[in-house]
Amino acid sequence: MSKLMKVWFVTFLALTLVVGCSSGNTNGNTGNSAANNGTSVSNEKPSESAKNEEKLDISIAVRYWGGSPSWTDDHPTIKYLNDKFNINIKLLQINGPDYDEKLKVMAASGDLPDLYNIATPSMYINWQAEGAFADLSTRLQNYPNLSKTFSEDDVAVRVLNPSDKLYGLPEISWIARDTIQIRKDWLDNLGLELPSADEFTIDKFYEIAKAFATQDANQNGIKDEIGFAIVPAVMTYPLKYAFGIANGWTEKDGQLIPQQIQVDEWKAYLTFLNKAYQEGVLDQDFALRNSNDVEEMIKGNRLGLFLFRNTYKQLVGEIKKTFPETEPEVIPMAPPIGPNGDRGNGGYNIGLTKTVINAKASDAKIDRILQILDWWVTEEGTSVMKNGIEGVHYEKNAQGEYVITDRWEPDLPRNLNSNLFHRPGTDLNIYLWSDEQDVLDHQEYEALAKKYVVLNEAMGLEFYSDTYQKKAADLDAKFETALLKIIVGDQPIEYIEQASAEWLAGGGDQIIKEINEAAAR
Ligand SMILES: [Ca+2]
Repeated sequence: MSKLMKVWFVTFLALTLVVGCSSGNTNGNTGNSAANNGTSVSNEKPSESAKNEEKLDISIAVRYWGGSPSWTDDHPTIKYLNDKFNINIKLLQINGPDYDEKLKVMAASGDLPDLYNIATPSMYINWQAEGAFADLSTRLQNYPNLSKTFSEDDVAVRVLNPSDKLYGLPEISWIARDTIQIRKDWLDNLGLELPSADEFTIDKFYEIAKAFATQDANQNGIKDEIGFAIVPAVMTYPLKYAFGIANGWTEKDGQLIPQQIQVDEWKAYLTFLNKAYQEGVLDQDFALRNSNDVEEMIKGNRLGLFLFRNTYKQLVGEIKKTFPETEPEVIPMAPPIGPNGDRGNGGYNIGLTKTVINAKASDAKIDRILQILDWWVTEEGTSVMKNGIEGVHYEKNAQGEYVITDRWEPDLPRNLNSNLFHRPGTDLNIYLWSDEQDVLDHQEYEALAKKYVVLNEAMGLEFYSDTYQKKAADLDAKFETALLKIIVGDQPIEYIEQASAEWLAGGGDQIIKEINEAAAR
């Protein structure tokens, strides 16, 4: 634990936590079984099922969303796990919006569950400093499926952990999800070719957007199309990657630098956007729009070149429903290539939600939980935790196809896989009975989005910067306002120099210092 973290994160809340959490167990990690035989069992091979002789109570907390808890105590999956691992699961189902507060109350009374997750990074950092979580760094190697799945050098595994400890397993789903997508039928209407990935330059992007905006691409006889929109914020819209602008932070000459100091890159991008605005290619009301507005424009058959997520097929269905005379075809594209060959899809900050094991759990209990998770990440385990139990939640019909039973919906067998822990991947809603073509399309889409991912290279470090936490939102809002002024021509391109300088002087210099210190911790 670095000094920086101690200074910043030991809040009165964390102090409350210490009292509750580690009473009678100052180290937090000396389990009963280790104490009994006088040696650490942490590095022993995991018990085989025959060795799980002692029946263990395991408490698990999980969030539910929308109304009421999802599972009853006699849920078939709980029974299955109880039998398989000789355990007695006590499931605490907590209303999603109340989750953090409930956990804090449990922490204060020294009564945290054995297995739960934390989606609030500052809480994860605070609590690890107070010894709330079992350190998995020396244990994971004994669970071959887990250690293979969560490689110790994976950025999502490392994020928010000290370099020599592992206090939780990361939630990893989409690494990049949104891509620029195009209405192929609009291209056809205008006699334009669909560009290949190599041909899709930022100039080609502009040419298409301009044609869409000016040549009645939707063929309704009205000039109602929009070339492109940059929403919700110029600072995050992924066209910037064509101009080499960072996803928050990038590494340059061994230092992490923020996008706000990439003045030359911003000048090139803002010149492009200013021209697009002047020529009516960029949405004239872009600064007033939110994501919903843009989605409505897409569904309203007015926007044919846009940023969208993996559910583009549903989008096609909605456009078709409202405009039955159209034959919408949406193609997800590789991102446009900028003047220096840069291109990218914005990557998410991944691994910030962690599944943790209570440090107060005995070694035997930690072992049993890790056995469960080690099984969970396998094909078999994931199938049980997602599709449910064969013969209860689904079955094979006479044609050999998987079909759900009437218990699948009410039992919600995917509950824990969706809300507590799952192996890395975006297939949370893909089941044994999912349409084969849909599964292939999903995999193809994920691969495309991920291929061009630009990650924030300071991912997670912002939680270690006091100045970032206090000032970044305001500083960024001011910076964003400057970008808007430049795009609409209220200020010249050179105004970005002043905006950058003001960002630095207003606290940015200190943020850069603290982020780089956190990176070196
Ligand atoms: Ca039109």
